Amino acid sequence: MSERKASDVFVECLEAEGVRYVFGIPGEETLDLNESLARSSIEFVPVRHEQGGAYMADTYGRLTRSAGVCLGTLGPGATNLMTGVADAYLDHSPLVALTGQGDVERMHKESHQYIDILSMMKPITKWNARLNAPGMIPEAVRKAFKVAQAQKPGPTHLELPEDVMEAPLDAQPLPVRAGFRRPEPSQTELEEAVALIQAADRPIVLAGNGVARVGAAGALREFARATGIPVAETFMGKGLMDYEDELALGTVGMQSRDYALAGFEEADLVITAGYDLVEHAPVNWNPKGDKKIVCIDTASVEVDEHYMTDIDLIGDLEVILSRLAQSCGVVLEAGGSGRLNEIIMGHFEAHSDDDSFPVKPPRALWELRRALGRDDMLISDVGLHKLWIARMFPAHEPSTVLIANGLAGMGIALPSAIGAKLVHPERRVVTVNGDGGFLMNCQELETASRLKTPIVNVIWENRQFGSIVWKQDKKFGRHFGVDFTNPDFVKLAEAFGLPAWRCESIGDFTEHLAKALTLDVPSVIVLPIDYSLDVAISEELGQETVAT
Ligand SMILES: Cc1ncc(C[n+]2csc(CCOP(=O)(O)OP(=O)(O)O)c2C)c(N)n1
Repeated sequence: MSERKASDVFVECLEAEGVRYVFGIPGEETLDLNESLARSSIEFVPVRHEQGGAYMADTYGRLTRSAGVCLGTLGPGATNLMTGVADAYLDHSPLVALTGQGDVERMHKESHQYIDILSMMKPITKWNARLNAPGMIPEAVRKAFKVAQAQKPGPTHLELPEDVMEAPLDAQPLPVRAGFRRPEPSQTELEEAVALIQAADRPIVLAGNGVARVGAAGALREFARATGIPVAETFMGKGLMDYEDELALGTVGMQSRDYALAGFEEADLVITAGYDLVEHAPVNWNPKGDKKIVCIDTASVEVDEHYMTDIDLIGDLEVILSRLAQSCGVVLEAGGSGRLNEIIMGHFEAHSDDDSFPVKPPRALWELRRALGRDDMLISDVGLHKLWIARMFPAHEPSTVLIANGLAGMGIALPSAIGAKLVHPERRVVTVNGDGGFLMNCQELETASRLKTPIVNVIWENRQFGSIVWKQDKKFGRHFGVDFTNPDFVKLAEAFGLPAWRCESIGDFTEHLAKALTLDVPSVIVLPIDYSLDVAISEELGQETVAT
């Protein structure tokens, strides 16, 4: 029998964890690992920048709830991975990052491409370690996946020295126990929460990404229906309630008037479900710190003077929401206001026949909503377009509108869409990008083309960093350092061998979008956009007080 080496065992451990893809770029220090991967059931997906690989793994993990895996070599490969790893950290996606490293015996001195990646990854991971000896591989891999996938999920990192990975090793993967514990709060805690909810005058729910993360939207809807308490969603919670549900208050998280118009001002009790503070600080919806708060989450550690919870129900969200639905019964005085929805949906519909060109964001979103089915996916990049999508694009189902709202890094949409399409090949996937962000990771068009992931990439072109223009104009009455020129995006896409169109009217957009959605190759649509309509829609929403 031929001798097995550490990298073989390492890859067997990945297989035992159910890994299907490793996204990344190999290096001279990952030779053995890549050779072992080549002989395994795992598909190594070469990407064109490690950041793209990390974002693919990030979204793959977010949607499958099993850690996505990305790989970079030592030094520059590892530093390139970091933005995507940091995104998984703040957005709570399970991810395992692998980086190569030189031999253990050269790490104490100045040596080629060696930097202390272990220290650099530490603050953006839940746990990380160097494989100092081959024998620790089964434990280290099991731990990396277990920690990444535990609530709240996030990234872990393993550093793989070259000499360790090529050493002989005869070991087996540790068993991966199927099924998760479903911890519940105590009966007393549940009863206290029920009493608080029943005693409230105007209770309201704020639901966040945590509910989507564990697939508990059904239980949230059941809770809302059973109690009659309406639900507002964060950006990352979009679609937890079907926007057509009468108990859906809309998406909040852009400015404090959002919350006021959804009924938070009058609410005496806020039930937070899977709410991550990273999305929008509690000061926006609890400025006086006087609301009672019932926190329903999988873990609760954060302290904020505007988020002093009265009771924490920690455990399995589905179980907790179902128990509360059964125990609370219909609440006599539910809070919430439909005003936010009325204003936002009013604008959305009012622009449905706005043929002006360049196109206004509501009309562009109208056409996208019409073209996409309930379960198709819209993936936003980061910029002013994200704020429009978050606030106005109507979602039917959770995880159908993906928004990065923790780290919020430009350039996430295209690689993220590749990850999403690998998880949901049957769904149509569209990205919306600013012309700033699209160029940050456009090299992944080649990856998408090679993988045959037919993503439709819409670029809202205005030749400016739109959201910074908006903020500068508001603060200084002028903008600066935000204008640029663009390449011809159609020719750029064509250079990748992909179809692309520039729209000269809204009719063009409708036509090209419909066509692009039928193709089996990725495509690009350039849509000149007119951002003169203020995303804050200030007149109706009242004077903007906080805009982050
Ligand atoms: C990687 C990264 N760099 C900078 C920022 C800060 N930032 C947020 S939005 C934005 C402008 C986005 O411009 P564009 O992609 O053209 O989209 P638009 O706002 O015009 O829709 C910038 C610079 C960021 N979020 N991420």
